[in-house]
Amino acid sequence: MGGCGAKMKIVVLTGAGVSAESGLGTFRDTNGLWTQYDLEDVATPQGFARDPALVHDFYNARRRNCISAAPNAAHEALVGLEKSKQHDLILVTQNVDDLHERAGSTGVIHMHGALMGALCASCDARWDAPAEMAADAPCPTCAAPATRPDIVWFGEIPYHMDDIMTHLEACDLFVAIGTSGTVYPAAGFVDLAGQAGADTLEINPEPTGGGFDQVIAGPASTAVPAWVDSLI
Ligand code: BJW
Repeated sequence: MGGCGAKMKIVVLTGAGVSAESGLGTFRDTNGLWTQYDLEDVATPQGFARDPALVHDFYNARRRNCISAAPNAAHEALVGLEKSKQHDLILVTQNVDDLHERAGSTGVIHMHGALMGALCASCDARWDAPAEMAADAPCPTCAAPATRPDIVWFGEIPYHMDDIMTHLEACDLFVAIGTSGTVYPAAGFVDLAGQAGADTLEINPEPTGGGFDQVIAGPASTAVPAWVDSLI
């Protein structure tokens, strides 16, 4: 995994922990979002059907937080890794914030959707999210009053799975940064990459014990830049 070898294909998977030091809450840590909200209410299609206004309030507030947050040194280090072109980097994120893009990463694969996107629950049209989204806002394509956040909720199929699987099968190194490894299918990526022959690395201040070959125990803002420095 050192800096002097051949060009590697690296798949990085990020979770809420990479944005924690930008002030965006994680889900399952102390004071995480799931200690304040019931995930069944705000992150399932059934919860949205029961109370769309509550779900929109939840995501409108998170969108406001995201807009006022800034990328941290971990997001920036991943841009440095991409720009160095010394390795092929595929960046997959479970996060719905846009901090990777605002740091300068390109081609980020958002498997759980995007806070800045709106989706029509009637015709599947997508458009840029307004600052405040409401369920009865008409879809710009079909006019149905069926606006929802473009977010993958529990029980829905994550986006770009075919592409992600292809990248996992072909990578030399899989790195999980700031994710608890509790939500599938992302939680299974380490095993899939390992079975395909990749080395696996976890970066997390509280390592998950998820079967990685190597672990760097530390916060993303210092551990990710140090890891990137070791590669380029
Ligand atoms: C730091 C740090 C710092 C702190 N630096 N690190 C039973 C068994 C197996 C599976 C299932 C099951 N029952 C149901 C399922 C499936 C279900 C699932 O996995 N449920 C589990 C709860 C068991 N999954 C689904 O339903 C998914 N769909 C699916 O499986 O479809 C079937 C299918 C798949 C593939 C192909 C075909 C079909 C959909 C999952 C949707 C997840 N959605 C959410 C919410 C929406 C997005 C949003 O609102 O933001 O996505 S849930 C939430 O969890 C969010 C996150 O993306 C996701 C992962 O959380 P993450 O990022 O790991 O955050 P935390 O808080 O858990 O962890 C933070 C970590 O950061 C910690 O480890 C800290 O230590 C660390 N950290 N500070 C670095 N400074």
